[in-house]
Amino acid sequence: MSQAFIAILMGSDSDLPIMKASLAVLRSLEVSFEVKISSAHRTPSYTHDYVVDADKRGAVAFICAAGMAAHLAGAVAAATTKPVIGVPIESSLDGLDALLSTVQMPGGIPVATVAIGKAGAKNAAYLAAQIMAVADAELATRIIADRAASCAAVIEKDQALQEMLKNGEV
Ligand code: RP5
Repeated sequence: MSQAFIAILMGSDSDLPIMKASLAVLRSLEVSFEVKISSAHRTPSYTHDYVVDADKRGAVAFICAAGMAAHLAGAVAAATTKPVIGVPIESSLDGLDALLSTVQMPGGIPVATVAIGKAGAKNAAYLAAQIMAVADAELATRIIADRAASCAAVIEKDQALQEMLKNGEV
């Protein structure tokens, strides 16, 4: 059987600065991934062919990032029954155009839509990893450890704040 991986698509290379947050999360969790620049509008056949091929090769879930009239996640969801996560990218109208284009899917063709921008890019990767972890106990353990580290980091920041308050530094 081929190795399980997460397939990431973005509509333009201009989405990459935001989507680097997804790559960083997947790398930190040791999750295999592929990344493609492919557009629902500019390269429709290229997008469709990649999704069908990636699906056959073992893609567990798809992350799709696009801005403006963001139809990439919907187009991908139409070509696969694997989970599709949409990341709305802010390039105009504060990203609201992309959010609504991504989230407002017709019944039967779901796209799990995350927040606009960098937080969404991060959460898309966590969500994809969590989907993969349902059938991968070692990955699930790494995700739990990551969550614990995040919790510890916030508590450490709070302790530093309490210390600064006590010393009259803030
Ligand atoms: C979308 O249009 C892309 O995902 C990008 O967010 C936006 C602008 O694309 P470029 O004109 O920068 O290539 O399809």
